[in-house]
Amino acid sequence: MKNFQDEKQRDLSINKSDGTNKFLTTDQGLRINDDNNSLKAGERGPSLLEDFILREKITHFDHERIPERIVHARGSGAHGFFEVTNPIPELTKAGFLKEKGLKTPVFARFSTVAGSRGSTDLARDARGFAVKFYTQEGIYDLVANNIPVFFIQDAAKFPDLIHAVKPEPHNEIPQAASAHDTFWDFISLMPESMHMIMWVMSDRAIPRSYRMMEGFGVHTFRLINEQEESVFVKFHWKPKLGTHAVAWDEAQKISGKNPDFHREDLWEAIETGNFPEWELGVQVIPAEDENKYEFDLLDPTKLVPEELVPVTIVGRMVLNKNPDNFFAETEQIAFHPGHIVPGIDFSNDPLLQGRLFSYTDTQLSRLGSPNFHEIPINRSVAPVHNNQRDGHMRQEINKGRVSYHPNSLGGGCPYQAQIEQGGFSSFNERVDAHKVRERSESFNDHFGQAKLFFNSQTPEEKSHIVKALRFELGKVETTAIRVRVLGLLSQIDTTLAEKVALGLGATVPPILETPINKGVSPENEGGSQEPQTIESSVSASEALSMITNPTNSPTIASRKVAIICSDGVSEAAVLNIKRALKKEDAKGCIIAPHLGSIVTDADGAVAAEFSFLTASSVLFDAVYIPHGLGLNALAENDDLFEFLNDAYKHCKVIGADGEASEILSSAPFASKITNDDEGIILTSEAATEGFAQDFITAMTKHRFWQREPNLYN
Ligand code: HDE
Repeated sequence: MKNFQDEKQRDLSINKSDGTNKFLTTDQGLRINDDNNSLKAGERGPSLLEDFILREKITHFDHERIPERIVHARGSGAHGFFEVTNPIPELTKAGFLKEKGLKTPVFARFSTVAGSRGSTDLARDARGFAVKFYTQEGIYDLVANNIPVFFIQDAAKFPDLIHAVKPEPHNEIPQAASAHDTFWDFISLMPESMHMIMWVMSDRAIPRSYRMMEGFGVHTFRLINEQEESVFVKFHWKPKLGTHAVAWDEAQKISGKNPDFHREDLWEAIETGNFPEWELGVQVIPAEDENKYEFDLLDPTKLVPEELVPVTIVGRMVLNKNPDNFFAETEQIAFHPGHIVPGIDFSNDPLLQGRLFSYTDTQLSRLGSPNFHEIPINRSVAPVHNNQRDGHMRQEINKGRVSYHPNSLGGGCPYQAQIEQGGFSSFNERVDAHKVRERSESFNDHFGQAKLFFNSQTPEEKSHIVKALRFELGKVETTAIRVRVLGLLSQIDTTLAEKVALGLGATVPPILETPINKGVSPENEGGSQEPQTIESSVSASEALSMITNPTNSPTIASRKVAIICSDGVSEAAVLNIKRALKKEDAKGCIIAPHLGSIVTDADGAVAAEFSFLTASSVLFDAVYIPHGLGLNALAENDDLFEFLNDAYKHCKVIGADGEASEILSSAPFASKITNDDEGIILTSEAATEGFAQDFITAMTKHRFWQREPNLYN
């Protein structure tokens, strides 16, 4: 038996249990002799109420679930660190940003917003991007999204937005989808949502991977330096792997083939040492520039174009450890935009101000107690001393008789910290105003930046937005809602509205039927602020397009290539591509008509990791068919053509060598392949290293969207 020498040892034994080499016990530490049979009156008799072991086990099981997050319920997370690369002490006194090379432990959680905990990863949705920094000065949470703006300007509308997007209340349909009447009804009456709508209808809402998403703090925050001077700041995460998406048809198929696609991708990348990495950047706006722009810095439906204020990189985040236990860590982690450290402060953004209330409140109902900060994943590494006491599931055993301040009996402890001692103080902002329920006129432009976003997209990306809107509105049953949305779209771009209308068999209404903001019903449109469109001083911004985005890097690290094999496959060709992919930290996976050993032309064997039954093109980034003797059998396989069809349709790289290239000529899409399609890599010879290199170069371009018919033209 263990004899606990000190508190620390005891603490560890409580919190860490890997369950190996241990006796099975009850929660009270009693060793269990039989875990298979309940206590009964005779072998065939009734169970006895006395069976405290059974009751404890079943009671615990009955209470295993906690309420899922009301939004962002579906998510995945990982541990890692943040490292300062470019300290900014002149702007902030935050210790974790002050010193070059300083590393701070972090836990990041990525999520969808609308779906339930068990819903698919690939829903069309914004993604949460929340990072908890365990700093020496206390917890700092940057609770961000992968989209830099939000649907609404005021926290008061958040419950309405979420009620509208969640499954409809009468039948709880549809799950994890915005393509339904209540969402678009709300949107059609909220022109302020139009900028965010452009983002969620773009491919940003269907990322290839959590590791290939940007993150944005959305709101304007403040930085404060040692001299108590403040600047405004916007936070950005820039992914090392670039910002990439899948196709919408692909997203829907992935949802069926592998709803855990993003979760698995993050997990596997970390397990195989491909540690996801982002740079943290700041856009710094001097206090005197607060009113300089055509938009209001406090309006969360606006971004600050990088052309106006460039992003300065301050550090990097690397995620290098998967959680040990999903529930204990990813599920119980409690983020809060109000968890800040000295040197960071809030702005008066009315959405942010509402969030500052919401996140503590939600933890009380979700985690069940004001002691949620004591759950291991939420614990500060900075010591916690205060007079908060008791409550459900209190872990801390506070000693002594003093639980109040000021006190003399406890020597005055714990005592307040002066600012010089690291005590937090809010920015000394002067506020002198009337109490009003009003929205600032500077928030009235709802279309200027929606236009900026749309104009910054490439033709292919514009086409995807048209398609997404046709899909979403096509699922809306109420014609009047569709028409109202078309009216709003026409204020962003008339061609966009017309192209969407074409798909809906509808007509774009004349401009300006836009009831807004103040509880106006569709029938009674008067009496509200008139929306205006202020042209952005920046007409297009590269950073807003995923294709022209400067974060894109020509890496294929951690990408997966399907290598289609059958008995008689060329061993040299398989090894050639596998070797070349490995050099780039990418992976070739063998797919064959059956699992197990595939005999090669050299009488060797390669192991099939997937069969056509367990794999699908949508789970891979590219496809390669090596030459070989068994190709005739493959050429008759319908599954192969479905595989190739999807790869072609989703604009992926397809390669084949030797006789295998002839298989492509019998594919249904063969006649569509154009000579300038750089994503089709074929050679009639046996593949060489040069072929593998061409294949990899094509993969660095990610997708060949030009293959698709352009719906915007
Ligand atoms: Fe959240 N949000 N939110 N949100 N949010 C929550 O907190 C809320 C908003 C974001 O991985 C909830 O612990 C209100 C913007 C992320 O655990 C809840 C408003 C942004 C996550 C909540 C917003 C976010 C949440 C649900 C408008 C981007 C997941 C569970 C005033 C900057 C964090 C929870 C995680 C989670 C409220 C708007 C990001 C209910 C009231 C804007 C990434 O408190």
